[in-house]
Amino acid sequence: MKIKSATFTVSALNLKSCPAAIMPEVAFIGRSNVGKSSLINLLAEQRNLARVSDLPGKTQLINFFTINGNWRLVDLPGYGYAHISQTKRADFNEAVADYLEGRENLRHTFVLIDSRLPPQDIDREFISWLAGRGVPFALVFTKADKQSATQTQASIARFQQVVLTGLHPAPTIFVCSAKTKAGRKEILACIAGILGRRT
Ligand SMILES: Nc1nc2c(ncn2[C@@H]2O[C@H](COP(=O)(O)OP(=O)(O)OP(=O)(O)O)[C@@H](O)[C@H]2O)c(=O)[nH]1
Ligand SMILES: [Mg+2]
Repeated sequence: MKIKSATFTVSALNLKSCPAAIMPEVAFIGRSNVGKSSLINLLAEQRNLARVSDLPGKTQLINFFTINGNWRLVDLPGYGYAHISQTKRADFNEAVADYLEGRENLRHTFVLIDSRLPPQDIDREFISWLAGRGVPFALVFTKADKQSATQTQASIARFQQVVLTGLHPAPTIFVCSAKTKAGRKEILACIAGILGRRT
């Protein structure tokens, strides 16, 4: 899919204040600092569309970016950041839960996982919560440039064993790097398929 335009639309504090559901949306979620905003910039081919930071917890609002005037990338606040208050539903932001459960035009969610880490409890809990609600999602293993391809594959294999066994259907898995641009084409092709657009 060609990205002809990518513009920031609005930030929302909660589901109620999200923009009118007039175009399909694809959302990005994962632990704080995993690389959600970086991946959005990579997909949009813009350096500073979504704000990237070394400090975890940078993205605290639901940020909407309109692509080609007819669909949206949605940057969700990260989970697992100690300064964000815990909710009863899980250790992640309530606005995120509302959005994922209640957004009628949400077509697909990409859950980002740091490819360098062993399976984290918070990722397991989040994925189990998501799967339990029937929200369609794929996994993206981020920061692949920081280690060898063999290490990344080993990390994915461990994640499949520990987190994904028993999940049906098994989610599609992508590997990406905001630095080398690996994974960009594959993720965009997946989005094109979901949106029913030409690649
Ligand atoms: N080397 C490398 N660094 C990355 C990659 N993706 C993100 N980073 C770095 O990781 C840090 C966090 O990236 P962000 O994109 O801000 O992460 P985020 O998930 O949006 O973080 P929050 O908004 O705080 O939840 C930044 O310093 C990025 O430059 C990658 O693929 N490779
Ligand atoms: Mg961010």
